[in-house]
Amino acid sequence: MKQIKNILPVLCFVICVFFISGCNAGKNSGAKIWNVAVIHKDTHPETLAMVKMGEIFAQLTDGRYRFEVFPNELLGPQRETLEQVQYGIIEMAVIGNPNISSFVDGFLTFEMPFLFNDLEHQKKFFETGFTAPLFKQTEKFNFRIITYFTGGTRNMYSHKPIRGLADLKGMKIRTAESDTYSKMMKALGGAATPMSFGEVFTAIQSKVVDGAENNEPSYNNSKHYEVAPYYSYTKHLIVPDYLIVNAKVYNSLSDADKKAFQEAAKRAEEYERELWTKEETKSMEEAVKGGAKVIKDVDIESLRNAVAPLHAELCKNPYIKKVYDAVRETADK
Ligand code: GTR
Repeated sequence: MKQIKNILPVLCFVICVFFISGCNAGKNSGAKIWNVAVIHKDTHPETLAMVKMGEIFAQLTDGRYRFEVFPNELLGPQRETLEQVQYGIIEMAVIGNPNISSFVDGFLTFEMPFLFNDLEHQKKFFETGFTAPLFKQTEKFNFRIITYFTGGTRNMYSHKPIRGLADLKGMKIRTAESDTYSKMMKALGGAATPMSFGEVFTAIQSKVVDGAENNEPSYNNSKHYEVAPYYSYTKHLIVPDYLIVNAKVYNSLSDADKKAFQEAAKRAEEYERELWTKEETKSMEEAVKGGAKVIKDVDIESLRNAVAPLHAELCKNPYIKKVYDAVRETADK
């Protein structure tokens, strides 16, 4: 059994390499191909932004580079694609904050519930450039963060409405794999069941969990409304995703190509944000057609008060506190 466990990662690696080279076969017109993993479907703003970035980067480098974007968890869950980037099996991936915060503490700040007031606040904060030295800290782990993508506002969903703290009592809610989320769910009177995104539908269906929490596009695209029809606007988390690239691959670019790459990333970031709001609305309309019921009268204050001690606890770490203060300074008073 132990032996099988040991060869599994190697097997996954070999399958990935065959899969990627198979997909790229015959398409190479002399351009260097950079493979990009995105867990979302092909019409999701993050996937579209990466396709767009590929086009811009190709244009700016006279076609010397081409992106091959793999959506739908085709290359595996985020944690695995992050490892693939670290080992240089693929060049890039879009990765959620919880997978990054396990490397660098400062990122834990972004997992605090009710940290950002809204998406505008999130944008304003990232525009300050405060995160540049924070992003730099991942390079020693062989990957570089190029930019952030908004991951929208996350809300809870279940087989019953969640209108306030009392409704969460004893509920098992799937979260992404993060210690902070486990503490958050505990403070809210429930319990977090961490697992990867692709496992959520079956976990709700088989009643391993009572529900989950995510933004509207993820709720709709994964058809979670079929098994958890009450989508309650708890607005508890606004957490970024990041575009990461293998550090060696990035450093191998000439200065001019690095500039082109950064320019393409900047435009992709803006494009993703531009698509986001429309996608939120469209996703909820589709989910409602599929049977979702939207709950808007949520006592958000009861949730905010319950998790307040978590801010204080995390801020005992001076670096987290520094990031926290910088975020709060950019909030509209
Ligand atoms: C998505 C987000 C991912 C990941 C996922 C999840 O909305 O874009 O980065 O966090 O949710 O819940 O696992």
